[in-house]
Parts: sequence; structure tokens; C-alpha cells
Amino acid sequence: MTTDAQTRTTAASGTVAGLMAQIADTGRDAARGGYSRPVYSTAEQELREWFLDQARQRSLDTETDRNGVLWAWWDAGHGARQDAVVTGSHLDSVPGGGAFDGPLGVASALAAVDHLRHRGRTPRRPIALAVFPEEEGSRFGVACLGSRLLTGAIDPDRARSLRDPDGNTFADVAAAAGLDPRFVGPDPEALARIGAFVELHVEQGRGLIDLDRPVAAGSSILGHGRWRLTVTGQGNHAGTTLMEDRRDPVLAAASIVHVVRDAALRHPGARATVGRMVPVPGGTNVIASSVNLWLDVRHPDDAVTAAVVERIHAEAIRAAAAEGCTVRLCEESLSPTVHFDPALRSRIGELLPAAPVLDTGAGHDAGVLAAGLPTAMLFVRNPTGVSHSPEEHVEDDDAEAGALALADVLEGLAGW
Ligand code: HGY
Ligand code: MN
Ligand code: MN
Ligand code: MN
Repeated sequence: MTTDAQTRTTAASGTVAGLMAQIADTGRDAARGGYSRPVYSTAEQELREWFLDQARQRSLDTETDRNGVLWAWWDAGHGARQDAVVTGSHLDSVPGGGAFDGPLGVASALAAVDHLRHRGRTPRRPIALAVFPEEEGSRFGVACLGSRLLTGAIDPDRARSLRDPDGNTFADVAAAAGLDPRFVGPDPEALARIGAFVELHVEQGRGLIDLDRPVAAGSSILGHGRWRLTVTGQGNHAGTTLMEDRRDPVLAAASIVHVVRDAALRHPGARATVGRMVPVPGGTNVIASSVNLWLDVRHPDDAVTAAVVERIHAEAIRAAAAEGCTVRLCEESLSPTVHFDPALRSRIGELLPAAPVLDTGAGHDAGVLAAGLPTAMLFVRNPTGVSHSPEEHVEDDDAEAGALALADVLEGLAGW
């Protein structure tokens, strides 16, 4: 790499902090704190438009594919869009999420292009930026829905029929967002253009705090899955129904949450979470007829994840029966543990010799794309170690260090 040190480190026009400041007020959630940017909501659509506008300001050629993935191409005079080096992330958030989970990767991709342009050379391979919709699965329940559609990791008919909490189908919401739902699904042509994918993401744990480093390279992504448990009892009147005459699914659900914790504790390294529980119909003076609760279970060994879920299911049936209720388990999405491409990882190790290697307990679109193409991740220090929460944070200097590292990786991979 012949970039002289001065040119390489000089801040280019679009710093990450400056780009993040431009979207800092979009999708703020006054009630929960943090940000709520469900896919194809007004807030997330605003961020999508912001990205496309920023890309066009950088003379990148933008397109929205049939699955709603946004692309911005730096063709660099190459006719064919093949063997491209692609970087990007997502703009949707969890409810009440932090500012950086997703957007940091998108802003850093834009800032990395600024750095590369500032170094004044043209890549030998096309470079593209990508934004994947519904990475969090917060609206339609399936994590990485956009990258799963793109890669064929979800059946398009199932995707079209997914419903959001208000009962809107993905097909209707996607159509309202300008897509033609008839055409969502595997897109081998779009995938064939990609030679390597690198996602930069805020670290969602404490690894870089403990290592006291600003940037790390990813090694693996923990396998994880989501299941819905429906506990069914007898809905009734809160005033006329004596306690001994009840079959209350909320009581059963309360026991099941403990079952979830106990099942995970039996397997070192397992994580099992109930982050969402919805009594139906949900009236204060109504004994619920059923309760839906969602499981998120993760472990480095996919067989252990399966064993934890199996135990939870068996124990939940027992806990429910003790309250005269029944339980139904439904798998919503499953992502196997992913180990990133060794050749790409070692190349990134050469390009970023000071960056330690981290595995991550968080799921990412990179984890879905890794099934079919060389994929890697970079992580940027989060000094709170907290994520999926308004407390999530990245210091400006670390954010710039991340973008510089991403620029070095893109330069090293795209060749000059
Ligand atoms: O859930 C996850 O691990 C990711 O943040 N979507
Ligand atoms: Mn994320
Ligand atoms: Mn997330
Ligand atoms: Mn992700």
C-alpha cells in the first residue's frame, strides 16, 4: 500500500460523527428512550432516503433491488459489476434501541468512501455499499429478513405472509414502500456481483473495553434462533371468576420465564431470553385467554441451542399444565453459528495488524451472507458495553478509527 501516512489519516470530508449527527433526531422514541425505527416506518424510510442522498452526493450509482436492499456503486470505470467488494449494514432498529446498531456501519461505509476518494486513487474492483432491510426482525419477527430473502434463506411465500404487530402483512407493507411483493425472493444475479462482504458494526458487548482497543476483526457469529410460545388458558372476567376456577395463561407464562432461565443455566455459554410477552386480549379487567411469548436462544454449538429449546418446551408444557393451560411452540427463525471466511480473515489481519479478533453473540446480515460468499466483520468499541438500549455508545475518535480501518480493508481488498 503506497498511501503515505499523512494522506491516509487526514480526515476526509464526511466524518462518521458528522454523518451520524445528520440522523440523530430521526426515529427518537420519547416513550422508551433511544430510537424505534421499524423497517419501512416513516423514520426508517427517512434514513433510507438519507443514505441514497449521501451516496448520490458521492457520485455513487444507487439502486433498490427487488428485496428492498439499497445499493450504492463505485464502479470505478469497470463495465461489469462483478467481484465487487461490498460493505454495509442496516438502518432499522429494535424498539428503544441505540443510535449505532446498524447506522454506524452505514455511516462508516460512506466515510470510508470519502477516505478512499481523499487518497486520490481508483480501485481495481468495483466497491459497493449496501443497506439491508429488517435486520432486527423487530416488525415482522424474522431477523435479517432482507438478507434472507436475497440469499434464499427464507421462503418468499412465508415472508410475504409475515405480519407485524398491527396485523399488516409484509407483502402489503413492502408494496406501500414501493416494492412489488410478487418478486421478493432469491436474487442470484445480485449475489453474483459480490466478491467479498465486510460489515462494520458497533460492538454489542465488552470485548473491546477489556482489550482496550478501538477496532476488532470478527471471527464468528453465535448461532441463534427465535421461537414463539403460545400459552392457552381460559379467558374470563376478572371480577366474577374465583381464583380456584381459573386457567390463567399469564400465571403459566410467568413460570415458563423461569423455565427458560433454568434451561439456559444448565448449559455454560447458552443465552435464552424472553424479551417480549403479549397477553391476549390484554385488558386490565380480563383474564387472558392466551399469552404469546418469544424466545431468543443462542449458543456457539447449534446442537446445544436445540437441546436448550427442547428442554424449555418440555418444561413449559409441565408448567402450563400445572395451571390447566396448554403450550404450542413455533420456530420463527434459525441462524447457525457462522465462522467467517479464513482467507478473508487473514487478509484483514494483514491489513489491520493492530486489530484483535473477537467473536460476537449478536446476529448480523454478514452472518446470513456468509453462507454463500466470503464475509467478514469489523467491530468498533462501545464504552458502555450495552446494546439494544439507549445506553449504547461509540466515542467520535473510535468511530473515525473504525471508518479508517474499513477504508484500509476496502483499499486492501479492492486493490489499486
Ligand atoms: O439480535 C441481534 O443479535 C442483532 O443485533 N440483530
Ligand atoms: Mn445490528
Ligand atoms: Mn441489533
Ligand atoms: Mn446486524
